[in-house]
Amino acid sequence: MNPENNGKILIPELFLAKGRLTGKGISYSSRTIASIGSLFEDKNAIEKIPKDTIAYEVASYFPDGSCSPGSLNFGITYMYPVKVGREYVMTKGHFHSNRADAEYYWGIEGEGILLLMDEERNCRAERVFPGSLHYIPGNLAHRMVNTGNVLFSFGACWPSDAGHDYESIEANGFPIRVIENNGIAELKKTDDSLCLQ
Ligand code: M6P
Ligand code: ZN
Repeated sequence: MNPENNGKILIPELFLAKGRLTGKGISYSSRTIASIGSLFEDKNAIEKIPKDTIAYEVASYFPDGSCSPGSLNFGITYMYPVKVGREYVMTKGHFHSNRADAEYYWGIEGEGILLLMDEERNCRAERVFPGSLHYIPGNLAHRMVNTGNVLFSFGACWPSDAGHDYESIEANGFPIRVIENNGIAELKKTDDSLCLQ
């Protein structure tokens, strides 16, 4: 027992009520569709979407604001139901700079697809829904896609010193796009890379 607390039971400073991360020290960030426009196939469709349309927002908790080894970051990402042409909105996606560092994702609200890719561009897709839990090994790039007509939110927990490596996927992206066909999400392979086991 911490003697300074004098035996008092403390109130927590972080909350995750109804899938919303709030409390002391939460950081917020967002990406517009325009800022991730290069990810999408249909360049004409991007021009038709207002420049300030938000693709997704992230509420994060970085303990001590640091990237200290041993610490864990925590985030909830809220993805809006935006489509660029027939392609569903997606996160930018990244490898971890420190390839040894893994991450957990879990579905909270709405529905989506998690794309995972290794350095050889072998790829696989997992369905994400409220209650689904996804272990992402350290060497796999990860991207989420909102395949529903409503807000899709998911949780994430990752080592604070993992780092985001966006550059490694900038040139070629993922070999799978998620496209709407008569209201159903379908995978479209864009090259002959293999299915990741
Ligand atoms: C999750 C975590 C974060 C990440 C965010 C958005 O909350 O993986 O580390 O930043 O999703 O994904 P991205 O950085 O690929 O845009
Ligand atoms: Zn990550």
